[in-house]
Amino acid sequence: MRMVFRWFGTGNDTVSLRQIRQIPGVEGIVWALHDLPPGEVWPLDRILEVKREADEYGFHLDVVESVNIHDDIKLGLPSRDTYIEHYQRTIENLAQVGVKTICYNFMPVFDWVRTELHRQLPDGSTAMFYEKAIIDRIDPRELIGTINENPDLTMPGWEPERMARLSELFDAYEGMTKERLRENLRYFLEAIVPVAERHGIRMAIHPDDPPWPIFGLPRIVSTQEDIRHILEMVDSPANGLTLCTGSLSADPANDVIGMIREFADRIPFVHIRNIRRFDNGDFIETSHRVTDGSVDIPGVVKALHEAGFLGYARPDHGRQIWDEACRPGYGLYDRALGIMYLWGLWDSLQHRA
Ligand SMILES: [Mn+2]
Repeated sequence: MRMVFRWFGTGNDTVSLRQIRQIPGVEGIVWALHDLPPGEVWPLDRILEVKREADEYGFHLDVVESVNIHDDIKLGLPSRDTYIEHYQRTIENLAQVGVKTICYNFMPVFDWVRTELHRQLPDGSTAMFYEKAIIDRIDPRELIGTINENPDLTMPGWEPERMARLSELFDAYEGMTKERLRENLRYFLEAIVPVAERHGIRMAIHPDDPPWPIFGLPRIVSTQEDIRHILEMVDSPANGLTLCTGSLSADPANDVIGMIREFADRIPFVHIRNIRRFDNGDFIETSHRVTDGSVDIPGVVKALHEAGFLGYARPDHGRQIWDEACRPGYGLYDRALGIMYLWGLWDSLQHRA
């Protein structure tokens, strides 16, 4: 297991590379050019700038999250070919700094959805919360202000420019079906995977968050069957999965350990976090500890260990603790605690082995 840590870039993150370096065992940053809109080619000089910053602290740039996919590709519009070409050129540019894995998602309109960013947990810390009854009834436009509470820190997938076009986007997806969305993903993968293969890069699709349809939009990466379908549609190691334990486990029917066993050789990257599920469909993000949430994190780590997992792992979201002023879900303290929990589990298995 190779530990990495998501970093949003200079001026866009409250956590510094100097601080990340002091977390035991972190070898690379999970990065992106967050200011570029989806569909643009990532310029090599901008990529090299990040490389210089990472080099200073000895971090690699093996994992990119995310190279976002233009909506025209998800919609299957004729203009998608231009954006696919741009994506191919971005892959070529990323290969020049040794990128090995590109995490991306194929969710229509929203990358992820929560109803509160600072819901209090019993210990006084706060975490991101999803209240199903609210999502079932509200207009998604009402969420934009909640998610983009801090204009200084862009929330990936919720960029103000994109959200300004929300009504237009919803109109464009009108009538979109699961089958058509799948076909549009297939079209994208058939064009991208050969380029990724040539450059030793593995694409790793992130599951839907949450893993069920919202606001009438279809979802295609929510279940074990969905994932199997995607991995089979382009059968190459370069067509892989980002296994996100928190996203998938929001649906109690999902067996993440079973997914690790089935898809092990197609998982280049894992997001490991815990959530607590409630019977009414709500969920809240918690500490990594097994007793704090509904996800069997020790079981996840054990399954990865048994599978001989050599890929990248990052703690996913954390709680906001110790009065840290940070991006929701992406503070230093709780993610560092999460890493130590993961290392504790991993090292105990290694030593036993
Ligand atoms: Mn995730």
